[in-house]
Amino acid sequence: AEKVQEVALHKAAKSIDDLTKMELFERKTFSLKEAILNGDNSKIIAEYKRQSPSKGIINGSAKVEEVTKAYTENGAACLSVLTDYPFFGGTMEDLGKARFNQIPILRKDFMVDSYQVYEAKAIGADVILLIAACLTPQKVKELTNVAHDLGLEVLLELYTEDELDCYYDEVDLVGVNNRNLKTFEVNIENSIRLLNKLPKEKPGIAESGIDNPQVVMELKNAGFKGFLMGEHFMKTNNPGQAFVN
Ligand code: IGP
Repeated sequence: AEKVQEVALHKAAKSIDDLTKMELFERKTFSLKEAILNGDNSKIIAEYKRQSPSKGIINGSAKVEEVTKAYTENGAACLSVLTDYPFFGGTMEDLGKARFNQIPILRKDFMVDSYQVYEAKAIGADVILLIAACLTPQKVKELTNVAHDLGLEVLLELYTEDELDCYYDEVDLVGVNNRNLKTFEVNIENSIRLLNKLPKEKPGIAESGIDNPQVVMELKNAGFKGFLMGEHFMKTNNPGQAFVN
């Protein structure tokens, strides 16, 4: 049995070379930056998320194909699909199942190694998320450069002022998380303050805890160009429909 398991593991773990031979690897990617700056869309990055550490199960039944199709038809600028399993119950298959949509897809995961960037390309993503809280400035540069070599864009997520040393001018967009990852509290003022410390030209995305048009307006007036929303849609029976409401 041990031997069988060893073989199975070996089969699952592809080499970077194997990833580059996968069907989706050679493909023209969609640009999130373009969709946010010039696209005729809602400027909302709509997320497919089954569960989260702060809320537990959010939606245990909505299918990724149906939800992402409806998000797209209803004017999402981009799709965000969780591929982290331990905390969010997401899988790489989920992202693959969303790929038929002809808009950018963000791979939502904890990226720490360039292997995962190749993997993102191979499973159908257009954009990767780099979370400053998980990375050194050197890693941010390294992973951004790999992403760009592969034609992927980078959304760098910041939460605190300390993390500004992870800012790298080559990233395509900056996300500011409204949610404190330790206390799970949502604070819009914190996000606005941080956005003001970043270069004005860099498109800013407000992330998390957005649940009404008033908050979107407030963030937009403060200079945010895009809005990443998940739970507000996913907690309903029909997330794709919730998107238009
Ligand atoms: C979406 P919300 O509150 O609308 O579901 O938030 C998104 O911002 C959130 O899922 C998120 C996230 C992350 C998840 C932001 N940064 C990093 C995992 C990892």
